[in-house]
Parts: sequence; C-alpha cells; structure tokens
Amino acid sequence: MIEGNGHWGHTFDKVHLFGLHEFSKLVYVDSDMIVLANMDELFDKPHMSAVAAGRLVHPHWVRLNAGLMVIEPAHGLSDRIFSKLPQAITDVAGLVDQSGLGDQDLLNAYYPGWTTSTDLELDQGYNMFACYLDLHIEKYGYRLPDQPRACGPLVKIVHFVGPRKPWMQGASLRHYARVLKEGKAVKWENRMFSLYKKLIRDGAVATA
Ligand SMILES: [Mn+2]
Repeated sequence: MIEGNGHWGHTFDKVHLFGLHEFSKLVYVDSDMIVLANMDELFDKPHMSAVAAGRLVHPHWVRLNAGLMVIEPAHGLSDRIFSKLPQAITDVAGLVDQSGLGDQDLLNAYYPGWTTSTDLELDQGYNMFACYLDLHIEKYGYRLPDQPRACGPLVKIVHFVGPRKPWMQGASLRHYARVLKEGKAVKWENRMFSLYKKLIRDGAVATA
C-alpha cells in the first residue's frame, strides 16, 4: 500500500535513521535543501528538534516537517515508529492539506505531542520553503547570510519542496514560467534556485 502511494511512498527509508544507534546524535538534512550558514548548534538541540515549516504563512501548519531533524537514534526505534503506520493512515485521512502518506506522517503519528512541545520547535530559518523565502524576508524580517541587514532572524537552510527540483532537466524553465504566470516577486527564491544549480554543476551537492 505504501509503495502504491506515489511520490511520498518512496520516502520511508528515512525512518531507518532512527535505528542507527551507533550514532549518539544525527542532524538529518533533505537533499533538496541548501545549507547557507554553519548550523553546528543543532547538535546541542534535543531529539526531534525540527521546524513546523511554513507556520508563519499557514498558522494551522503545526506538524513537524521531516526535511530537517535532530535525531538521537536508539535500538529498535525505527521498528517502533513503523508500528504506528495504521495510526498515520487514520491521521492523514483527517488532514485538510493531505497529499498522500509519507514518512513525515508516520513521524507525526509517533510523536503526537510534538505540536505542543515548543522546546522542540526550531526557527523557520532552519527549514525555509523556497516558495516562501521572499515573503519571510519582506514581511517577517528574515535575512539571508549575505544580506547586509544587521538584525532579524537568519535563513540558514532553504528547502526546495514541491515537484520542481533545481537538479531536474528543464526545471529552470518550468520554474521561471511559473514565476511569470503567477506574477510573483520572487527575487530571493530565484537566486537560491540558481545558487543550488551552480552547486550541483560544481559537484558540491550530490543529488543521487
Ligand atoms: Mn525535501
């Protein structure tokens, strides 16, 4: 059933990270994310620190986004998480913005208290959706590491969620076509898109 679930059906491998108990702590970062500044401080954060990504734009998006997570693996933990699959299926059926079942739904089912654990919620700057980057800079005072603005929360990691990834053939054309069609001012999003493509060309990012 999971494998017949389209895009998200291929993301469950991520759950195996939770059983890698030879490591005391991991900071997991999706391959569709670009890291713009040092984030070593995340290793001082507790297990399951993550971002309710997009929450400033959509206040009801309170669930953790599995694109970036601080994980303290434990023996058997991944199996215990997988055992919550029936619960995840039920939870997803009741979601307003549901888009198929994925690893993120399973993790939210296993950690149902996450949405009210404010000590686990990281700043939006650690998992900034590329499509909301301009909005966060213009409306919420965020800044990129090379922006001269002296204060304001820092965007350290940009996340290219959605079907258009910078490494895809023709992705640039489709990206810019959407920008033109929607008439959005997406200056910073465009810049990040180009930067990610450059890093791929230079071999600094592996996308396999
Ligand atoms: Mn991702």
